[in-house]
Amino acid sequence: MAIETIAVPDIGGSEDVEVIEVCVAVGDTIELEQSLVVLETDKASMEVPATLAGKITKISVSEGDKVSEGTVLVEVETSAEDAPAKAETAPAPEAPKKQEPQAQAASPAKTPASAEQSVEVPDIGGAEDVDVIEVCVAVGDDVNEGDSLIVLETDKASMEVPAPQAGKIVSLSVKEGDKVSQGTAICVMAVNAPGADAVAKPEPSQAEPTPAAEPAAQAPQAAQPAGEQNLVVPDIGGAEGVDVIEVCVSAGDTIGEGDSLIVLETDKASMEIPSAFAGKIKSLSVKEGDKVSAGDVIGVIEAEGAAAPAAASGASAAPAAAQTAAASAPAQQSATAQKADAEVAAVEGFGDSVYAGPAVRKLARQLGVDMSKIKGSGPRNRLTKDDIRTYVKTIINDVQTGKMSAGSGSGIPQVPAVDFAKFGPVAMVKMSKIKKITATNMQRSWLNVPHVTQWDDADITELEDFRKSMKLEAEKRGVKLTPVPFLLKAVAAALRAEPSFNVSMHHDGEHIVQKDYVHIGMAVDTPNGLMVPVIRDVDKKGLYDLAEEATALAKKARDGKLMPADMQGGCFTISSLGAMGGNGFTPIVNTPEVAILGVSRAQIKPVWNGKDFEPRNMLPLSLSYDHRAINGADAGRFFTFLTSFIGDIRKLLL
Ligand code: CAO
Repeated sequence: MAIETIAVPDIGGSEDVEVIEVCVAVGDTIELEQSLVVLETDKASMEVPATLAGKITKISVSEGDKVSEGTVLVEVETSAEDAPAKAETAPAPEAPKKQEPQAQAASPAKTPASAEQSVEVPDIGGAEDVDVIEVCVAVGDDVNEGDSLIVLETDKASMEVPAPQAGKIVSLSVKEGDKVSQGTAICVMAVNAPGADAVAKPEPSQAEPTPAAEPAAQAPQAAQPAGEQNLVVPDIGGAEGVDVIEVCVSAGDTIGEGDSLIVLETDKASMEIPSAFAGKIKSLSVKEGDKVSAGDVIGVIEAEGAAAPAAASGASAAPAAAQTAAASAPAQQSATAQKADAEVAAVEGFGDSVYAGPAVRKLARQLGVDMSKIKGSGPRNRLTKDDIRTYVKTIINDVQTGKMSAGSGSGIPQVPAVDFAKFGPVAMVKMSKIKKITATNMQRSWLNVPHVTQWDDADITELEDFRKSMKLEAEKRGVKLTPVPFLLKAVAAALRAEPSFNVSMHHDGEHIVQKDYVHIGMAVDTPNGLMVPVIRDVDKKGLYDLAEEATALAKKARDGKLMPADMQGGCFTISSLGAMGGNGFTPIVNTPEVAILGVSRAQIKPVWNGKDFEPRNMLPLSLSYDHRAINGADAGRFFTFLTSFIGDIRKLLL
């Protein structure tokens, strides 16, 4: 038994690399090469494997910590058999090594002291008009060799252009948002090193950065003739018999240079193999589940024209990264660096919770997506870019259709699905379109609006006496005089008296829209579901007109003949369940209106008149309102006005 530590191995000189995942816990028994932590630089992610087996007794880092080579990660209690394994195995992760100076710098022999050197965009694999998404330096900055000058981004990848040597930035020729191609001037640097031509372009194989993520695009400059070309597995870091976990193209597909052909996966990482040619896939020689090694033919493409013969060229199986590395020293380190730096469209999979690679993680980060919420559709539930896009599209769609509120309501746990048939006979009844819309609207209102509901009874003794006395006359006019037209009139008067109820919240969150019209919606129960036609200018109409219009609109609603315009523009809604019964309910505000009146069944109640209890016809009312727009005091005033208005037939008739 011994306690040993495992530290961060050589990670190519990278410093302060972020720990994005701790894959083990204290007490875990780990095996050799088991992943301990995942580190992520801005260029790549890497797992740090265990260099010895045993039981974790202490974890010295947490997610978010920054580590460098030598930082102790864990303490492990090893058994006698485990201990010797350490020295022999110690597998180093394929870390994103910083490029060795020799791999990037212009030859020092050619640069005179304090000379000015113009730095241009190097070969970026033929890509034109590539977006500058970041300028990492400013005039006057001292930069070291290899420091990033600018970051370029295509739709496939982003790549940093590093300084070919140390010096001071004298002037900058690009800014964020510019589009650049090979040869575009980036800046002028005053370089310190003795040696070479003052304005010499970096030597392609030495000084040029090897822009990440488009390995195929970094091929030698010799143009490739159009015609049939073999698509070949490039150098994949010496790995042999690597699983093909996804074939991204089919015979007959027309693809662009750099499009992914297949995805390979080892137990540590997966990588996309991009095409070095644009053209039409003639045939494919691999399928999911096959095992491939460098040099294996993936398929044949009818190439469109000149293209960089990197990954896909039979004559040049190694990706440009490897080629560039081969041209520089030390070759092995550079190859590793290129591989990681290039993101080689790497799709590393790690951790149990989220299985996705850097490209997918980057997309998720850009879109602010929490990947743990998505189920991957790739092999072994690997998250793909499409999964991220589908997830985002679904959310946008839900927000746009009102199923989910953009500002609130998201994150509410779903009601779990239940198989009701387990408990007894059931039938599936399709919801009508109106029912579905109502459900969405109700949920939207319920989730968005802080509701307050107040109750009161209006004394309608006189109103009912009057209404009954007018019933015959109304019928002669072909009108049914129910309590609803009286309520419409009373609410219209209350909206005029208390304009704070005749508003809507403006969507900018900064304003309230005050309305100078009084259109009132009336909830109608129809066979298809609840509909709310709107009666316009209620404050300007008489009782008979309102009764007539209410009856006509209710009929139109039940006949399914309402037009969208009939249901728009309401300031307030009345929902009357008086004919059905009940003595109170909490109506849901019909947004963007800010208040709704629920009407329940009137009944004779004993009311104290100061001397005696008197039988009065009392109408239970419930007023719900949006507390963002309406204060309780406003609501109190509105409600008092309304009930006294309803109770005073003279006012109603004026
Ligand atoms: N108390 C006692 N009786 C009432 C009453 C009340 N509050 N309201 C109506 N009545 C009586 C009417 O006077 C009528 O009786 P008479 O024929 O003897 O006069 C009877 O009930 C039937 O009225 P009605 O339903 O034909 O007409 P209405 O004007 O009361 O209502 C309408 C019209 C369209 C509002 C109603 O039919 C309706 O669809 N209500 C449903 C509203 C709804 O579903 N809201 C959703 C609630 S959840 O948010």
